[in-house]
Amino acid sequence: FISEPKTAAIVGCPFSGGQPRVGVDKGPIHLIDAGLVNQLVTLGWKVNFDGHHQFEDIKAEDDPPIGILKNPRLVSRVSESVAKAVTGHVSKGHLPITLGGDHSLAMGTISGTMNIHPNACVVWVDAHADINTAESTDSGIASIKFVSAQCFSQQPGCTGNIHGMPVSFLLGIGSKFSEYAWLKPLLKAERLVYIGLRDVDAGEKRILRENNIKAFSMHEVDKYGIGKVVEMALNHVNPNRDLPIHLSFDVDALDPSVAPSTGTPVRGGLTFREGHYICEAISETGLLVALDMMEVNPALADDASVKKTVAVGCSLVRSALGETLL
Ligand code: 6HN
Ligand code: MN
Ligand code: MN
Ligand code: MN
Repeated sequence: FISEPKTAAIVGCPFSGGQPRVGVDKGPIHLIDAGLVNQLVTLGWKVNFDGHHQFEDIKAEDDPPIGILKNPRLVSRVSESVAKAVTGHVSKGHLPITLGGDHSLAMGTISGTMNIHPNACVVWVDAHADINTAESTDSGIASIKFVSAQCFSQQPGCTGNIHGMPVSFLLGIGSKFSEYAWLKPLLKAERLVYIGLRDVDAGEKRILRENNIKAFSMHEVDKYGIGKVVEMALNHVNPNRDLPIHLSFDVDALDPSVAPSTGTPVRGGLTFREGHYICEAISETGLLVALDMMEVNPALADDASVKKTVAVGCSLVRSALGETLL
């Protein structure tokens, strides 16, 4: 699906409107400053990067919540413009690498991929399922005391932060909002698989069950090992290994000891090698058509932690683009 000479297009997205913590908008700047472009050139890619994606700004006072959704218009318009950029790159046979920024951007990136490859499958690597709806959000808050006994996150239940919701928008489940009319439900539940989950809200667990969505949590990673998990995940979404793959990687899938600088860290995550193995195995399929590297927040934690998180973000991208150990 990628034309020769193989070309990557970096879509740097300094955007934080899908969540409340400042700093995640600086993620792409740090990843680029760490030398990502040259690292990919060294791997044999032609790399297009002509500055970070520019967004229109919508002032907070012009963007009051809609129901529980926070910054709903801003998130919608930014994702829509990212979708256009990604569609443009994919249509030329280039591999878009979207650097977040928060994970609400995946509404844009995955729509952008699926506009060109409607049969693409999505591998979503994350501590979280990011599949809340306006409804599950309410139930999450109503059952906060019940949930908090099992939930490791600082904020049990969904919060209306849209980075916890992009997957439900892509699937077309939950209430519809006219502000998101551009977002067509192109993704089918059977073309989606998760790896790394360990902080899934009660309402999200119900959505995963009701829609028969395949998910490999950290429990399955422990039980089967990462090699088997990736094989089973691909067997589910891509049984004949002939469909394009969109890999959406939230850096918080990694254990906080490996990737500390992120907004919603959850203990018990993927090791450094498990994270890289996923990227290497997907690269080996030759089917990768789009990649997201999300939720690097250089404003969180000390300098050494920031360096470590940015470095691991770059090395995951390199692995997904074909860097091998030998
Ligand atoms: N992420 N489930 C929580 C929520 O607010 O809905 C956390 C979401 C985290 C989102 O890490 O991309
Ligand atoms: Mn996450
Ligand atoms: Mn949670
Ligand atoms: Mn996420």
